[in-house]
Amino acid sequence: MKKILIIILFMFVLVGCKTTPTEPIETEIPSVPNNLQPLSAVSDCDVPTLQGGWVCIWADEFNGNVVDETKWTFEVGGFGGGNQEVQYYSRHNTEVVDSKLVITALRETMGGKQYTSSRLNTKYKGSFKYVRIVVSAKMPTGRGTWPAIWMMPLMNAYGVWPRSGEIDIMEYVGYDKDKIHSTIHTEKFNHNLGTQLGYSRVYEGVETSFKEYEMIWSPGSITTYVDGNKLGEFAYVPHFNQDVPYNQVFPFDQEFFLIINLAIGGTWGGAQGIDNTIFPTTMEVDYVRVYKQDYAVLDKEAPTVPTNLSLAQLKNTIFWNKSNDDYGVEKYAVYLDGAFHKYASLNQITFTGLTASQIYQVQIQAVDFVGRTSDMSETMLLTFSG
Ligand SMILES: [Ca+2]
Ligand SMILES: [Ca+2]
Repeated sequence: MKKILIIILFMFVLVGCKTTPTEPIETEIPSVPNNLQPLSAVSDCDVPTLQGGWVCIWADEFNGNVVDETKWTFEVGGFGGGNQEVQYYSRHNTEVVDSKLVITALRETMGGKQYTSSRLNTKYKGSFKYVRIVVSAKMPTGRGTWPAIWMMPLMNAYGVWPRSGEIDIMEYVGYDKDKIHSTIHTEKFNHNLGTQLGYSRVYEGVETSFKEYEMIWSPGSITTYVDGNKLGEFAYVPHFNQDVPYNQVFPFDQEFFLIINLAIGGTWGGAQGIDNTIFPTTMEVDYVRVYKQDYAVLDKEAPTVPTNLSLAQLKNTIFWNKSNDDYGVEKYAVYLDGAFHKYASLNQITFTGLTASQIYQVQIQAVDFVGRTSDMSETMLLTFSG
């Protein structure tokens, strides 16, 4: 490959010598459509890149003496987290010590609650989409604790919980020692219906050693890991969810922010009571690093054409086989009668507001993260039912 490049360059130089300066040769094709620029890592991330072209875009190594409130907001109060948790969340339960965020749950009375702890989030300070997040943490000890590293949507694009989704990268309940849980909640799959999608596995020593809790999130896919071992894998498959629009199954095409908290008691953490001898108990976080793939540098190929356009059970809805791409399809452009209609984040679309009984010619085109597009799909005829 290099040899060919050198030969081409050499030929270009020769040709260039023969050309007069007033006739420049227009041969340059932009290598990256839309002139997407390479990413630069933030300066305060101790591991600025990961193998595979991941660049650190947000991080907290907890190197100062206090919580960096340009990155984190304390959620203060005794609201119970929507799970009848029994702690009062306060600032004084969190400190930064030895390059770690330390949340200490205490047995003390505050705001009508018998326990105090902390919950911090990055809302409006760090919100992310299609990223890889790596958090090194050590779990607290004891029956009644319920720490979590999780994400909620910045904007409720599809409505209030659970419609706009929740991503629990990791949760831990102290009475079930060493078992780490990874769960997503959506309109169709949530714990109110008992249909949440989750994975659990035992990892020895989560209370005594730091482990990396990690998530890789791409369109239609969320995978979680503990110390590099896969824990949870959530993927959108339209064929199995023909009865609902994709946002009821996989609303994860919007910005989400991070939450780190140590709850006490509650519907899950307190399911076997609270052992009052465990306090104080601490959750420690060594670092939080957020990476994005550097598509401008990595991506070289256009996606493959979407195939197998099919009618779904849901009215006015079609789905198709995912396109392949060297670094991922960001979205699909949907065309009606040859004109651009709208984008779909995943490989399904529900049409609304068209003319009843009219027949439309539908075509789909895949678009990758730098804007390269596939060929147009075959045409499918859709009769819109009003
Ligand atoms: Ca640290
Ligand atoms: Ca590509």
